[in-house]
Amino acid sequence: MKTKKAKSRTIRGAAVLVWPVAVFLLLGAGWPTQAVKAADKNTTVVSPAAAPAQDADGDGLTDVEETNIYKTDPNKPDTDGDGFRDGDEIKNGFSPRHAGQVRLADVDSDKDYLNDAWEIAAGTDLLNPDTDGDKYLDGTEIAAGYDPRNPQPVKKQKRIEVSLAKQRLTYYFGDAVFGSFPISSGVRTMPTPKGDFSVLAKVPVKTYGGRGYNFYFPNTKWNLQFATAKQGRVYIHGAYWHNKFGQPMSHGCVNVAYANMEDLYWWAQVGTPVHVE
Ligand SMILES: [Ca+2]
Ligand SMILES: [Ca+2]
Ligand SMILES: [Ca+2]
Ligand SMILES: [Ca+2]
Repeated sequence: MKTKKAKSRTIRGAAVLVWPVAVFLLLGAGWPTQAVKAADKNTTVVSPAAAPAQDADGDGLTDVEETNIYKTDPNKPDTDGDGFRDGDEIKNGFSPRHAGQVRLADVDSDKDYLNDAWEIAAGTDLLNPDTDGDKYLDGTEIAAGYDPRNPQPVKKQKRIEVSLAKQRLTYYFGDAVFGSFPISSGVRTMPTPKGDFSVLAKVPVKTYGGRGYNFYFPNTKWNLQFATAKQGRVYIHGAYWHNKFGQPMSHGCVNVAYANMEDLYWWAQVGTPVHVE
């Protein structure tokens, strides 16, 4: 009697053990199916292949772009409610997530030292300060020249290109354009040197001209020396004394509007290649 009771208890104990295992196995078998279903559902909603240009709210941005890139509401044409459609704000360089005329380049939504305009250009996550999860902030990685989308310490090339014919400067991080704007290079008698150079020095504030020159521009901000020519050191620098960007004006340097030069100055590193043609 005693033995039988003990035996039955053992069997019941086994059954108690077996049931959760069976349930676990049943559920376990169910999980992948559910996961696959969820993934399928997501794919249907966000895949560009499935819905190439679906723009539910008709604001000029596809649902995919709103969800994945701009972090705007795909069902609300004016996410920040400032009277301007999301698509128009993006087209004109304004943030669709901040009411008013707030430039993308002037906001850093996730506080990772990378502005929203550069996040979009670099393909990093606007709302995740560490896109690749390697413990380094997106902005810190780009400042040091590392790929913020690769957790391995892989560098991406920065480069500055100046077109004298177009009177334009464009700068890149890998293939991404981080800025492009009109400049003023040297006039015909004092041309900007052509060729392949690199940033030799970063000088925050500098005076141009003065004694012995017929011009004097003190306290000039944001100067990147990239060459040494007959007439002296040659810089890409801010210029506050004229607004004729797009035509040659300088004594050999590359003049840039203050509004454009500050970002370029802080982004550039000593050694960043400069190509002038
Ligand atoms: Ca839309
Ligand atoms: Ca808006
Ligand atoms: Ca940011
Ligand atoms: Ca990172």
